[in-house]
Amino acid sequence: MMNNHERTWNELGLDVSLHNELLKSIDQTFQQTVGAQKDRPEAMKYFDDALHESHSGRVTEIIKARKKGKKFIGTFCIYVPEEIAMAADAIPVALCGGTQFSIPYGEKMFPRDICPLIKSTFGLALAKICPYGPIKDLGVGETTCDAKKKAWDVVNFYVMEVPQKKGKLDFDLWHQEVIEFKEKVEELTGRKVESSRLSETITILNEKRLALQRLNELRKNDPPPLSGLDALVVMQAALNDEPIRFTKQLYELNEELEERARKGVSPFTKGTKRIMISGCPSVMGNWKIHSLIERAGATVVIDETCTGTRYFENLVDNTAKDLTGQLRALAERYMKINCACFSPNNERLDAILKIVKDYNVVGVIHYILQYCHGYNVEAIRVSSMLKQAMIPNLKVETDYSTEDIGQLRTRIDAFLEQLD
Ligand code: BJ8
Repeated sequence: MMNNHERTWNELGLDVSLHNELLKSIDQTFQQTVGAQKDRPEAMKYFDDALHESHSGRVTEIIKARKKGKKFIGTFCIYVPEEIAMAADAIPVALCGGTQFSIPYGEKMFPRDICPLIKSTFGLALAKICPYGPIKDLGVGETTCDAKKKAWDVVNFYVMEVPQKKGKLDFDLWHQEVIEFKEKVEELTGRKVESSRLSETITILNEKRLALQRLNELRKNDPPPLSGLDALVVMQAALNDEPIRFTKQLYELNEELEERARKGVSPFTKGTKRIMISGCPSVMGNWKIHSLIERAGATVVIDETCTGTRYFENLVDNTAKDLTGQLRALAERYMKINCACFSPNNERLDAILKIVKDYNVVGVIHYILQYCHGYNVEAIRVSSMLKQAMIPNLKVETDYSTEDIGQLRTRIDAFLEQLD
């Protein structure tokens, strides 16, 4: 006998029993990492639930909204301007996969030697265990890395061209892409993006970013009032949840964290070694590296990733009075995301150094997903800059499997050992 969610998945054409196995596998990983932590803030419950609801309650919510005429857009990179999609009455949700479970299915079509994030994402769709695939009205890809940009052709997605340099010509190209994205979503939803509505959606997402900034400010405390693993859970929920509800819940968490910081309540003791993770994103299902670092006795105090600072650090200037000015402001804000697809990417190096100082970081771990050449090669420059600044750093290249856990643990332990 199927429960309500199983009935929904069945109606969407999913393989319900395989999908149940997927949820079991993700929950198992969650319990072994996030769930195994001590002294978690009470308000984290909402964000834990948001992750657990991402294939059930959140999907039902989107199905209901579609019945009322909204369109659902799947995205795979934080370069896609969500404000525009929302202003045209669409619901954008990031659909990147962070689970090992779906990788063998992804490898049936895609080469084995591409990044696990891509194989996991497409594996979910190929195995019929992603409830978002069947309800998606538009998939939006982008040209950030070779594997992703070629994958979009295979699945026939709309593609935004993210430039590879940061000059004027590149900005003009990106600005034009943003304008064309507006036209694309207008065509999809049949609704015009009005300046007044766009101003509202810019405010909604700026408030979400400000709340995330506040959360991360609190991580500057010694000891921080929450673990890096919990901060990651919040970020993963940010990529899936309805933004107004998410921000409201984050205000509550921030209040609790302020109280904890005042009283010195933390899962860590004062003086715990403060680590920054820098590089590739850790999307839902992937808690591997944070968990390893914190179990080894250090604390992750900041993430210089797209599930970290790159997602929330810049706001959109909402002072423009008309659509032309707003679209330009959006293009300017998004172009400040320092993805490793840019060459040169000096702004990322500057940002890393500033974050290291602001968060009193004693060691940096470059987190490289296997075969992500952009972040892997860029780590050479980042590493030499950190060396000059006398900040010890370690590069780990890994996938979503558990096979290398022992080896990673040994390397991380040795790295932490040498930190002051
Ligand atoms: S802006 S980091 S979210 S592309 S998929 S580049 S890990 S090989 S995710 Fe990203 Fe946008 Fe850039 Fe951020 Fe590497 Fe894998 Fe490519 Fe990846």
